[in-house]
Amino acid sequence: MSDDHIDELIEAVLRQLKAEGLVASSSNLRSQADNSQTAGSHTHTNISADLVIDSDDPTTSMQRIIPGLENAADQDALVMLMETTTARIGVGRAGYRPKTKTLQLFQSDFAISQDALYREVDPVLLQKFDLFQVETMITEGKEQYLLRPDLGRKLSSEAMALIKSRCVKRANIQICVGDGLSATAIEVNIPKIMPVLISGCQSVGLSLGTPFFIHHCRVGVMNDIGDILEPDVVILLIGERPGLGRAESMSAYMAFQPRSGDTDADREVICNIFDNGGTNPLEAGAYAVQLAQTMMKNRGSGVKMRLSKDSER
Ligand code: B12
Repeated sequence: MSDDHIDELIEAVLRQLKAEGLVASSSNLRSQADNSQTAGSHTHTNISADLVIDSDDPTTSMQRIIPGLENAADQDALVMLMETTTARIGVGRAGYRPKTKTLQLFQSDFAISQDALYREVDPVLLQKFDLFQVETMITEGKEQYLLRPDLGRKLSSEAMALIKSRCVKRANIQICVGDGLSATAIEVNIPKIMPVLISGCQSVGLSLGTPFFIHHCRVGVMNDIGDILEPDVVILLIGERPGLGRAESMSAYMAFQPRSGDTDADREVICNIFDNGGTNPLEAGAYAVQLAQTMMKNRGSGVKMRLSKDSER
């Protein structure tokens, strides 16, 4: 159907609605918007000369805590509860259905998650932390990355050669950064966690390998890194699968002397690393150094470390 045809249909429906008094005229809508008590920006979309659709941006922090529930027993308490969680509580409903605002917020948050997944990590950040980039066996972009996790767990042959030529071997700690499922998570957390990890390792006398960035990265790639560089511990900082509207969560997956064939049972994860509500990246960095020391002491990670009698965790 052509755009002109769609516009004609919209005009016809609007004429009918107006004739039946079901839509306010544009001037009424404008004054409603101007008088609105709610915070947040207003979007005015001109569909036709005399109709304005006015809708608040549902993603602002103020909009998120406006209850959709009418007649709550304690409205103030409900607002406070909504402030404490990203869970969609107090949203109310329209008959059996979600309210328009709930649906709009859902769609906007979904877009935030998709952006985090499909965007690339800012190269300026990689430069800032001296992270050279290598590729996994993904050659056809994000779609292939999503469909073929197995290829994201293997380094390309060029990557292996580059890592061999540029990195220090057999360090105590090898830090790697991978985009994983959220570029946002890497951009937000790397500037905070990297300095803590580096200074933390130095302060307890652990030697550091040459850090690098793995594009289209999955957790299992740690095995290839272990095979090539043979460090005691690999720390892989990787973007987690984004939640709805929550894209900044990063994990530190760690393993003692990872090798081909190792599984998640041989690994540890410090998850949900982000400010304001998650594991604070500064604390996560300090904890990762401590965990690396425990792994080295027990000469194992994951289930092996837990089974070890000396385990301090
Ligand atoms: C997706 C997911 C899974 C999927 C992984 C499948 C896949 N191919 O993606 C499934 C459903 C299999 C799974 C299983 C488990 N998971 Co899980 N999982 C997640 C989730 C939602 C996202 C992980 C992610 O984004 N990874 C990053 C991407 C890029 O990695 P990937 O290479 O694509 O996928 C690997 C990792 O996801 C890894 N993985 C997933 N879960 C876990 C848990 C542990 C302990 C380890 C070492 C690795 C690991 O397995 C994948 C294959 O290697 C997180 C939530 C979060 N906030 O991180 C929980 C999370 C990581 N999982 C968790 C747990 C506890 C488990 C289980 C132990 C649950 C159980 N009791 O069986 C199992 C064991 C995992 C294993 N592989 O052996 C916890 C870890 C808590 C902790 N700090 O120890 C988390 C944080 C959820 C939570 N809040 O409780 N998980």
